[in-house]
Amino acid sequence: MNNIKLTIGDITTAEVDAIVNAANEVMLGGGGVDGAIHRAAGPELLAECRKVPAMNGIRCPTGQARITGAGELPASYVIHTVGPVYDEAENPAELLALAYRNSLLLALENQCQSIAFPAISCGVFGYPLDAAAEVAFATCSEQQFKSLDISFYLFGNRIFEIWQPVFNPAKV
Ligand code: AR6
Repeated sequence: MNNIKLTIGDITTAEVDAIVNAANEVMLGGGGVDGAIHRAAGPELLAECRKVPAMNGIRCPTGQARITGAGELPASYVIHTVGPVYDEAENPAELLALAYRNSLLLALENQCQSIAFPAISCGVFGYPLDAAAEVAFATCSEQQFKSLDISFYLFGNRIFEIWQPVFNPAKV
């Protein structure tokens, strides 16, 4: 799939129209990639997140996505999505696919041509790395997203080695 690329690196450096944040439902920052994105973007990102309407403190239910500006990041937008907590969700694959699909749809609605993802749910939320790669690849490969330039910023060699054969089976 030549519109989908895997890179090892820090997503906060991505020069794309939108970067995706693996957030939580409250959407006011956290650890992992969420913390890195907020630190790199500066306080403007948190101020934008606060403006997103909340219901009972929840700004983004699991599987959904929300868009904000990107503060000091090179990207124009941050798309915040929430993946499933692997051990708690009844249908983790469905929820993970929704998190990817809703992020990609929001990118299209906002005229983005390029989008960068981290490996959603693959840190604190405990999704098995090989199973997560299958869901990420299948969802990003849908016909409706062919016009988008999609990159994954994977944090470290280990996850890259697990994801690479799923995304580029011909190169194995
Ligand atoms: N660039 C790219 N990937 C990164 C970076 C980075 N700078 N930093 C970490 N990763 P996680 P989750 C990788 O835990 O599992 C937060 O507290 C990391 O190695 O960030 O969806 C939120 O607020 C892993 O492969 O996200 C939520 O509460 C991947 O990003 C919760 O964690 C995702 O790991 C979300 O958990």
